[in-house]
Amino acid sequence: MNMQSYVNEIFETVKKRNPGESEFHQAVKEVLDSLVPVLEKHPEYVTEGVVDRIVEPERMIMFRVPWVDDNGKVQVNRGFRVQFNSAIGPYKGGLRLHPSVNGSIIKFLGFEQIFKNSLTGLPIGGGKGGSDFDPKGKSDREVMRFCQSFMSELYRHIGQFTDVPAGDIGVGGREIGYLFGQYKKLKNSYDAGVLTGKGLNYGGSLTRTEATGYGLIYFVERMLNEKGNSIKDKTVVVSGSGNVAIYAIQKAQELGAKVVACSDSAGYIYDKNGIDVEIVKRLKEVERKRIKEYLNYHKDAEYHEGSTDVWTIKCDVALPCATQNEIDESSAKTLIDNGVIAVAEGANMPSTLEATELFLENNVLFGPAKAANAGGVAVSALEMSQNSIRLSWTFEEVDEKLKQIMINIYENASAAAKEYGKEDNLVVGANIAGFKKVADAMMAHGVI
Ligand code: NDP
Ligand code: 2IT
Repeated sequence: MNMQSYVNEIFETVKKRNPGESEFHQAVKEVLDSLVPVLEKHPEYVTEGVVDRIVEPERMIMFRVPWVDDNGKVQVNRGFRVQFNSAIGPYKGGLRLHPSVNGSIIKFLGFEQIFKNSLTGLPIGGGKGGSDFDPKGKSDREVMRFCQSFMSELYRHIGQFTDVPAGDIGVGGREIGYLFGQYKKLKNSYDAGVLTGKGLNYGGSLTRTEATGYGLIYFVERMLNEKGNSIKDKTVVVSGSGNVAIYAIQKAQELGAKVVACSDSAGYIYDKNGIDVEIVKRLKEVERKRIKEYLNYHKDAEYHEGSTDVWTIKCDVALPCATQNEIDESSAKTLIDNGVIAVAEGANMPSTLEATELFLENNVLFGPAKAANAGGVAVSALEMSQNSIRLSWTFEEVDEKLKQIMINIYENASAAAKEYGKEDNLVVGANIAGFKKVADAMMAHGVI
């Protein structure tokens, strides 16, 4: 059987079953194309329909989320949870609160989560959820009432051994607190391991807040080291200014890089003296303000409208840490023309398929999201471990485990790429390494 036509047929079925869901199609296409050489070597995956099964979620839940705003007006949002694959552990993945959230976005994120979680080496399946609720401009009370309503439905579908949500865009410590409070009340049970990203005083893990950003930089450093290079003294551009961006900036600076820019959805700041990350933290984590306000603290920094123009800044290392498809072909071309040597994805699917192809063709070191941003979910799994043993590890212990996990992910993705004749192509390597573990577990479980 020709395996390329076999995966093409599966892709056609995915498109037919999920019409118009372009983000989901994009994520599936990338993985399917990577799997061709694996299927050639392992026809048993074809016989057992592993790929046909892996592209179909085990379960997808969609629900009404009604809540009352501060003016007494009834608001209705739509909630989602996709429980994509539980072959190697309970479904695990974040919750995203953003007006753009729809079935396609939740499915693409849940699908990628299967392979990312597998790459961490920890026993977690793939899931994702969220809502089209927009937290911007909402009061704490409104966010609380929304979270309570959201959990009033979600609670019956999750559990520490079933499905363990966490944060993503628009969901941080505040939201996890409200969600956990409501879960605990409804279940009358203190199941700390049902959510991760919890506060440190009620079962959270040290280093979880920093994990995705720090992990991204550990991955970049390992990728550069392979070529006898390092992030020290490199000029770095980061997009976004949320959880992932902030701790990527902090760790990159700690390792001696010069980070000159970051952004939000409205525009970007350029600070030739290096981004003052404490100001970004204050603006974003405490005051919930726009990145433009950075100029109030650093008069000689520049602000430019238009978030994706951040990629016009000349840099050695580019770290997209905001959202999907934020680097298109034209931005990729600009980065390449400006001499970028490494791109690593802190966000999920920030590069379009065409942009990714351009980076690979031009020998830019490319760390795909499933590998490069897996540090967040890895430390989430370590939070679950600590909840199970009812002990807390120190910051240094968790950070050391995180570092080792990121190095292992690099080694495994790199080895898989080499084994299948695609040396240095970490996109293919991460997809294959992530897939094989899940596929073998699915084989062991029978057709289910
Ligand atoms: P946050 O909500 O903390 O921050 C998101 C940042 O991205 C903000 O600066 C936001 O700007 C910007 N952004 C969001 N949506 C858009 C958009 N449509 N266009 C332009 N900019 C946008 O989220 P995180 O930092 O947690 O998440 C960032 C990315 O990292 C996401 O892709 C997420 O899936 C991924 N990720 C997160 C992990 C985690 O542990 N949190 C783990 C692994 C990946 P604004 O404030 O203006 O909206
Ligand atoms: O995309 C991701 O990996 C996350 N948002 C983190 C998921 C988690 O369960 O910690």
